[in-house]
Amino acid sequence: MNELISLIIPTHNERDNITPLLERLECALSGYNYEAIFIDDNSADGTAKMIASLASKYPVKLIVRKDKRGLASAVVDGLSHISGKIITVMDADLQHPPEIIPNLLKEIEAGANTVIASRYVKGGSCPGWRLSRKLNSRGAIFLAHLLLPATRQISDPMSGFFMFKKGVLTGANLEPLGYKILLEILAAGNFKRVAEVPFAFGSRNDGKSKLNAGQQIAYLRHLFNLMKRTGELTRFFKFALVGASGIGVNEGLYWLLTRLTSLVGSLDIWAVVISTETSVITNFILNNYFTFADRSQPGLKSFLKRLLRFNLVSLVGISITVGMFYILTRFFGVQEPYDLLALLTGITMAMLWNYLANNWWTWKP
Ligand SMILES: Nc1nc2c(ncn2[C@@H]2O[C@H](COP(=O)(O)OP(=O)(O)O)[C@@H](O)[C@H]2O)c(=O)[nH]1
Ligand SMILES: [Mg+2]
Repeated sequence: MNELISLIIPTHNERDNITPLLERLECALSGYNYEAIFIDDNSADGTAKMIASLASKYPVKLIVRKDKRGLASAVVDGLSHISGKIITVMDADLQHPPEIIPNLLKEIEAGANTVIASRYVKGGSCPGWRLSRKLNSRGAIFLAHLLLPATRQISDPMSGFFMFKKGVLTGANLEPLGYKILLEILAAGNFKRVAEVPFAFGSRNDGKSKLNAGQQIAYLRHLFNLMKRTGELTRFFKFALVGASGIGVNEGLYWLLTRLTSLVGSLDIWAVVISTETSVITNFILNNYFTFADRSQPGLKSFLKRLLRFNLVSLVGISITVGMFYILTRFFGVQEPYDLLALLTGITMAMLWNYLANNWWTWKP
């Protein structure tokens, strides 16, 4: 392949990593046509000077930003300096081994338009990570899968090492928030086929990681922002609206059955059962054709399968409401008039459960 490959490499205080990085790139990409675009956020350790001094030896472009604006924004800025149609984003600290770039390219040649170097597909790893860092990373990925279902098929949507074709960003409005630029590209870009290639996340020999607690809060804000922009937040409100309509159906039918017919008589518990199940069914139909219309599947079989799943999820939801009410009133001594609040707590938790479980399972993307 002789397409130009544009590497975007953000740097902040990575002076001693630059020479080995460029040497390894040169070796790994011999026979390929590439440019290494460094976006340096005014490093104090002379990173930019080091890069500039190597520009006669390697195909290097250097952009220095005087005001540090963060990792994601460095990548977005880098995009306006590329000359190639194949873009690779990677770290400068050698934790992303340049030697696997040809493997990423193979996937592009095979038809993928986004390829992720992944720590979490078979063959990938994070050697030397403490349990807390592993849990942290897995937790962040789980949240992304849960709240942004479009990322569910991807085992490592947080990787900072990935390749994509320029077309993926056509029309995409990237907001350079936080640290996780891949997540942004996956949510806003128009990728069609994503491939993942395993790699072992290297250990850092020089310099320090810039990942801190502030970044983790920023990550949650970024997720929320992406939920807004991808319509997942609207989906949540639609689900809540349907839930509210279900309360109307439930109460209304109960009223009709107990007041206007002689069918149930004193067996009002049956009126509750019938009206509750009816509201579960109307909720299901509304969610199927409104909240989750974009995930519709034709055929009676899938309709019934989803209806069954929705019923099971609702059953657990009811148990959560009752269980929470029981715990708060019996074990924590919550009394009138706060029993109403105890009930509301249960309802809110059940509603969150219902939303997440149905989004994850019943209307699996
Ligand atoms: N331009 C720029 N680069 C950054 C910034 N923060 C981190 N980097 C670079 O982004 C890459 C990944 O950062 P690192 O701190 O190693 O993150 P970690 O691997 O997740 O611990 C490295 O090449 C850093 O030099 C920043 O604010 N601006
Ligand atoms: Mg690093």
